[in-house]
Amino acid sequence: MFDSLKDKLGSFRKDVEETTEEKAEEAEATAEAEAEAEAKADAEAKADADAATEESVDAESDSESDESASSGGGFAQKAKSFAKGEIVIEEQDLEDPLWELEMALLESDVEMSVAQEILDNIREDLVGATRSFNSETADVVEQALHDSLLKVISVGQFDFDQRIAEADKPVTIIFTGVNGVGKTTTIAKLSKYFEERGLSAVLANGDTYRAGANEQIQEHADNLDKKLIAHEQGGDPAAVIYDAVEYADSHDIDVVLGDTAGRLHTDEGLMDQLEKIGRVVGPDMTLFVDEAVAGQDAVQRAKQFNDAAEIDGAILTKADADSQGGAAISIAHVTGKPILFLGTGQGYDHIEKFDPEQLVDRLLGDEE
Ligand SMILES: Nc1nc2c(ncn2[C@@H]2O[C@H](COP(=O)(O)OP(=O)(O)O)[C@@H](O)[C@H]2O)c(=O)[nH]1
Ligand SMILES: [Mg+2]
Repeated sequence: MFDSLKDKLGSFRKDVEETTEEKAEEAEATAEAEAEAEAKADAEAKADADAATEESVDAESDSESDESASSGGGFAQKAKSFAKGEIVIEEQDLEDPLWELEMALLESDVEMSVAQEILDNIREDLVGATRSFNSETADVVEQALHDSLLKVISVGQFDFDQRIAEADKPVTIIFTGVNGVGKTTTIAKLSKYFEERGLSAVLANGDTYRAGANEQIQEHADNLDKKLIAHEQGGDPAAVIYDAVEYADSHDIDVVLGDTAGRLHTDEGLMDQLEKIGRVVGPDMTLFVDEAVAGQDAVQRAKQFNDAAEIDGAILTKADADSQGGAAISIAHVTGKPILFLGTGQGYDHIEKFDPEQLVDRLLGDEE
């Protein structure tokens, strides 16, 4: 998952490390050269003084003055301050590595404004940061990268489990998104997720548009031993979900998972449908589903869906097949709504609660 992005972030750290390493070496060389020059100056001054005071100088006093110069205070003093010394990371040190990082983020399908924000955060953290000669630059850079990624990724995060636990039952969740991204599969996975947390769920097939939709979701319901509420193809999705809420009410079911047809966000009919579901059912949550592999497209769709019918959060499927990670990094910052789950495969257990800290650790290689 996100392997290519992970590699690229690794190169950035190496770039900055190398740049500051070079700078440290230069500073070291300068310090040494200065110390030497000073020692030499001391020696010469001493030799001059010796020569001045002892007019009748012999070979012995010459060698004496050499000795006193090499062990002299000037050099020792410099060496000491150098050992305690620090170098400061300046904006120009970061210019090349940051440019490379920007390219890497854009190549990984991170949205432009999000990439900018990440760079700004890193610049703010690193410019002026001091690094002692002896410490690892890697720690400073890693921290800056960690913090800047976490900041954009964790926008809007809330505790999903807690919100569901505290909500009046039944809780109704509607899933939106374009066709084929994994809405129906995600609903099936979540019904199992809830069961494992002691919550019962009923499925509602609001996708009355697509032929075969009922059969597909019925198969999941059968596999997972869940009740499905469905109407005939062409029926009113709001009516299906309404029936499911009624069913949940009378059967003491905790969660209603409402599927919808995956038509385009630009489709007025779809937006009318969502608006009607909102009016008739008043869902507790609307979750936008898209596939991580769609990258920037997923980010743009999330934004457009959210603008058209406000979402509470997003679910990114097919993260198992995504090496770029751009959508995972960008969606929350662009929409202001958090990613709540990652789909990580076709099996019912292939769903992970989205954890920004864990994603950052993953990207920075602290975890596989
Ligand atoms: N690899 C992978 N495939 C997934 C994931 N989620 C869904 N799929 C597959 O994506 C395809 C479309 O899923 P479906 O739920 O029918 O999408 P929908 O049209 O949005 O309802 C199916 O073949 C799913 O098995 C996932 O997290 N990883
Ligand atoms: Mg579907």
